[in-house]
Amino acid sequence: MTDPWSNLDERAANAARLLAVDAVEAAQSGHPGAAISLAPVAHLLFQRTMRHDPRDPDWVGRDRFVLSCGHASMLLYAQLYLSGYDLEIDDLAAFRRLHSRTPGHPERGVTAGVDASTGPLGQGIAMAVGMAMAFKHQRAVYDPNAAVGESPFDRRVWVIASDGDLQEGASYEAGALAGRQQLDNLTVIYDDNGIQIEGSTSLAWDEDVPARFSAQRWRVSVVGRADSGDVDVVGVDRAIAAADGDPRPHLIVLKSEIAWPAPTARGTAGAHSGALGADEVRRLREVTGGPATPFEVEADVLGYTRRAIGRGQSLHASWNDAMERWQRENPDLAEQWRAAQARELPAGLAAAMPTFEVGSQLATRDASAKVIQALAAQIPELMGGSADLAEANKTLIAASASFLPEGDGRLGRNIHWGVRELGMTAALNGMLLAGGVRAFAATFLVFSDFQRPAVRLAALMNLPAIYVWTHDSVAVGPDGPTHQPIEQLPSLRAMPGLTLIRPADARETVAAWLVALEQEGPTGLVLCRQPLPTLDLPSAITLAGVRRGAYVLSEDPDASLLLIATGSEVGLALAAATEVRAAGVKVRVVSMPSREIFERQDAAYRDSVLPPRLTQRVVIEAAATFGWRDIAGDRGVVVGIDEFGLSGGGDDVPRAFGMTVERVLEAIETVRAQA
Ligand SMILES: Cc1ncc(C[n+]2csc(CCOP(=O)(O)OP(=O)(O)O)c2C)c(N)n1
Ligand SMILES: [Mg+2]
Repeated sequence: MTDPWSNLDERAANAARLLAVDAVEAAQSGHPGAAISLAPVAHLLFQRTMRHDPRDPDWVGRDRFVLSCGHASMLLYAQLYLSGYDLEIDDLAAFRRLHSRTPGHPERGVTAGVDASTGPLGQGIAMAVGMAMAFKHQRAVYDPNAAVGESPFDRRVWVIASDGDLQEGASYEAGALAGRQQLDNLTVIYDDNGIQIEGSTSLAWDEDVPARFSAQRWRVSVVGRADSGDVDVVGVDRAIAAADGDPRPHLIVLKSEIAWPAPTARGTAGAHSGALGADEVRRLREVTGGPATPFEVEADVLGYTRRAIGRGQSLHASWNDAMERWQRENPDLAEQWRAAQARELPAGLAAAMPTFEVGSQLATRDASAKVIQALAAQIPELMGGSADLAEANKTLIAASASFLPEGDGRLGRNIHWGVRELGMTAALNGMLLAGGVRAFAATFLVFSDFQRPAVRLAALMNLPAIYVWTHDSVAVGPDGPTHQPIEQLPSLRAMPGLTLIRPADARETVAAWLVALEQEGPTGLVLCRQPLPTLDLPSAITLAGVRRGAYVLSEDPDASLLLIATGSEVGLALAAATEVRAAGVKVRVVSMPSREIFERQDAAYRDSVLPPRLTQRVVIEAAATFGWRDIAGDRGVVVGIDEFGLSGGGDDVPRAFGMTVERVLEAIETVRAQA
């Protein structure tokens, strides 16, 4: 610590404690416990440790802070107010109210200074790991030769986490990844208070946390409580300083007593959530020596904490100088960095994509592999990887190395996530929050269930994550029902803000990737393992069609029958159309790679693709039929699979479930008979 911990630091930490309890009292809900006991640590980070600029919360050169235990949101909001972010006392007084800037849990985009939406325990740490990875990669790409600590690309990630965070499996996955990746730019302060909602953590947990993180190759520091009973903030500061130069990520196990120094609430599970009550709050005011009026911060204390503004501006100004120098010395890289930050796509990207011959047989995952190579050549900030299925998902960027800490490995754009779907997907969110990268994560579609909590946060934060989900139906065959997705497609479609694209052939796969890169929010590319014929349509028409979610593939004048299919079942629809045409039936075939994108189109377009007068409709998708009635209409038939799959040949299993031309023809007969 440059300056000793002073009486003003003490009073400022106490002011933060009182702001937290006042907000919880005003809301009559919230989580005061950790916000009270950890206030000195948060004060240390915001006032002394972190490089941040309250007047420019989006400064790319800043350190990032993740409150993984998002329930302690007032811990963060109090610091944002005290250090001079765009947050007023009125905002704190409106804690948890509708449309306030102080929602129950931190939400990115709602409150200036909140770097990640947190609350789902375990995910905050995992996002922080992704942020730290992105920073390491960018440092290697853009400024490899600068001395440690001398580059504008040197950014650190700070986390406060709770027992619940470490009990969650996501933190286990992310912790192992961070250790392997030697993320020395990551520091997690773990609030070891021995309390969770149901009581003592020992009811559910007897883990040797330091041993666990040591085994995961972290530096571990244990900081005991100060004699007073308060958290030992000086010990934390020393532990941070002592870690300088250690190549490992750093876990600081901080012993604390929840809600200390609240006279009766401290040390109790009851202090975790809920208002403390007027009496306890009055007594807390007494022991902390704070002002008697709620939400009052003494002028000298506020003046002291608001020095964070000047400190931030000065850090920012010297960073600007360093950045300008770097830009002058590296004009090409500087342009690359600018474009990456702005999320610009190179001009003529579509023209640089691979082409595919009509009729050539290719699985969409294989087409995707070719697209990834072409994209990687055009978009240097594109990186990603699979949860140990890169060979099956076909996600390897052939021209690049593995992202690893050794040698030039930090330049690598292939991330080996390990078999850690949730950790991968949450870390992907962190990479995207860090900015300046385009990133994807891959696994089998059936295992999207393991990723779902982080996909949901990507959708909530509107992050442009790209998921490569291959092996998208029972056609995966012999691996059997555990590996055959059924309900995943409809269940993912139920998630607001997530876009799915399930291309029907290689050309639609090219379009799917281009459209995914154009999305502001997350996109899942749903790809098949089995070969499909490349359809006879000009690529430009395909791209225009995928951009609108659904389009007419083939059509007779005065069609009376409408066949709608997605992905690998478009071929079935076309084959059935050929059959019924021979019998004189006039038919329109629609490819619908993305229901979400289609639903965003105006009514005129939607009606032009699915004319309301065409009520004889058959929808075909090798997945649970849930949700398709909207498109099929009351008189339509949905051909799908509403039971778990079977182990068997890749052709036999779809046949066993009626994913056949014969079954589609039967469905056509049914809808025609009803007309
Ligand atoms: C994934 C997830 N599961 C459950 C919860 C609900 N929840 C919020 S805090 C908490 C545990 C509280 O204990 P701890 O993490 O030790 O926090 P402390 O009370 O010490 O602040 C739980 C179960 C959650 N927020 N996220
Ligand atoms: Mg706890």
